[in-house]
Amino acid sequence: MLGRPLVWLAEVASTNDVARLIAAAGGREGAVVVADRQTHGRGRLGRAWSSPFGGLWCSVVLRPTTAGAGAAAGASTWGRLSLAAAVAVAEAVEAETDVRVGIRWPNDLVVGDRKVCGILIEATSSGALIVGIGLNVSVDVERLPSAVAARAASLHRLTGRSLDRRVLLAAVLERLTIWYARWREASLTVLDAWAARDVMVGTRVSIGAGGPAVEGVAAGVDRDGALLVVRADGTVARVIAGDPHFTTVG
Ligand code: BT5
Repeated sequence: MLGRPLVWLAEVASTNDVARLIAAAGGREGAVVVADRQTHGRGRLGRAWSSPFGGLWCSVVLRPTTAGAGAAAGASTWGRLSLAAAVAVAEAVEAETDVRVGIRWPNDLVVGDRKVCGILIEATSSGALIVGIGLNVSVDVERLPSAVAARAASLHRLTGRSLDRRVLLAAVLERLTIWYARWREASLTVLDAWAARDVMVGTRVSIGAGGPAVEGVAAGVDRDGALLVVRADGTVARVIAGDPHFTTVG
């Protein structure tokens, strides 16, 4: 079971940074860092993650070793881990609340078009993976930067209930333990569970991460967790999570 040892801190720059240091020092798989606040919470591609008091800001150290985890298949297979992590957190939220959670590729948890959770997975030079999870539990969304506030949600706002971050953390770790194991077995149930929550499929998308945007209609993900986009000319682009590059498959 992931979640030991667990360190809960008042304030850090980023829990992913502390988890990286723990991993570099030889910390074991399942180690978790939680903080009440982050001063430099980060998202993908250098984006900032607002992390005031009231959120569940946590990072889990993983040390995948099996071939099923994708060591032979290349970096894009890590994409499937990000899908598994999103499914895990979505199930945890649903276990503790009556909120129904969708997933926006690759791993944003959304209610309608508002983001309630973001996940950042980073690899370390020692071969560990850090799974950073940011869940707006009782964050005061109105006080987030205005561009963020308009597209964010908190569980408190959605449920009208006060939720205990420790209870949510326990649920997240329980579901992450299960989905991490499935991912290590290269189980395709990860893709099925993700697809069942996919809020993008069939909608028009424009995805650009520094390079030219890929535009078209989202058509789910492939076995590596890459997003498939059908362009107007009928060709299909394959967009890899967190990667500004994409390949055309036909
Ligand atoms: C993510 O990036 O969604 C990954 C966020 C991961 C945060 C966790 S918290 C614990 C761990 N430690 C860290 O330093 N990070 C991880 P991305 O898909 O790039 O989305 C970033 C975008 O989400 C920003 O550009 C904003 O538009 C939006 N955003 C920022 N803060 C938000 C918040 N609290 N709630 C909802 N949306 C937010």
